[in-house]
Amino acid sequence: MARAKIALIGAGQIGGTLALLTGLKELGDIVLFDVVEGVPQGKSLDIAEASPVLGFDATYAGTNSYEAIAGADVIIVTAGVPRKPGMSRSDLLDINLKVMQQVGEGIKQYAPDAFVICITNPLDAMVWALQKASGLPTNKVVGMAGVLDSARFRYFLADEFKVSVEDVTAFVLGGHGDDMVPLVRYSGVAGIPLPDLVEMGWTTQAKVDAIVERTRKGGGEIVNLLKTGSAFYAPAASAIEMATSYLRDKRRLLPAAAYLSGEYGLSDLYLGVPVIIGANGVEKIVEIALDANEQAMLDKSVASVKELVAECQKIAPGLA
Ligand code: A3D
Repeated sequence: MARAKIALIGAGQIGGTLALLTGLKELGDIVLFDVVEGVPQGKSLDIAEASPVLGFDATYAGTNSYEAIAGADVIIVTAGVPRKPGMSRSDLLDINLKVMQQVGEGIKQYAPDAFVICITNPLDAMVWALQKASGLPTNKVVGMAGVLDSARFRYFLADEFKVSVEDVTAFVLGGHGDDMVPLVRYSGVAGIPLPDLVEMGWTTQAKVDAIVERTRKGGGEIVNLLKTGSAFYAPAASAIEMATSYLRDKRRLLPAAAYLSGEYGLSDLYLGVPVIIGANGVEKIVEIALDANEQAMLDKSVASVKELVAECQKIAPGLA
């Protein structure tokens, strides 16, 4: 059976890590695209040369031409710029919106049957713009943020409880930003919810609150440490988990930015919600019950996502 074809649009920090992980996990053959000449070609060759040592088979092609993504099964988009010091959120949106329009056109022309995972920030607005620009069905275009946000939450919890990260589950809802909604009631260790763990005396409410706050600001914590860019290992690993669920029809239930048409009382909006990802892309959006406090936090997060989408509609009215 032919190998799957994975196209990575953007060959920066996340794109390069995705290229390595895709090979290591033998998900398929890789096309690495970037507008900068030489970078996708150089990173592709470097990783291909590592494959005999690491022991995996995959072909790598670095390119500056959209033609090379033709027939891709999965496309992961990291093209654009990360936020730099002094850059406002709206400067970032302006630049990356134009990038999403170009990328969307390329996908529409050469790979309309692909499953597309967007990582470019501001995530919930960029995945919305990418779906509009590509014209792909909404179940085939998703945003990666929730897997990363919940991975951070899980890591911090595992560290607090001194248990394996494998035994910690955690859920995060809403937009990707400081007002995301880590769901304490739906998170825990080996099936024991966090509120019960507090009652059992394993931790305190204050510690759980601090972990929630650290999760919300997880992206900023890495930016402050790196100073020259944002997180890339964990974001890449998270997108690979989503791509694997699609390619292997695993039907993982993962938090992802998905297109809502009525779910959670919202429509024509991408928002982080629990979804099942299988061979047909987003196969189901799971609507979980929220208490009043969780709903209020979600409403706040929705308001910021709506503001960003409205800004996109103002700049590019053709997309709406
Ligand atoms: P970086 O290393 O700068 O890579 C971006 C790449 O995009 C560069 O190689 C650019 O040359 C390339 N590029 C720019 N314009 C275009 C274009 N028009 N077409 C194709 N390629 C282009 O950034 P990165 O890899 O660290 O981050 C990529 C994006 O992911 C940024 O927008 C980040 O803010 C975002 N990000 C999102 C998360 C989420 O959880 C959602 C986490 C971390 C980073």
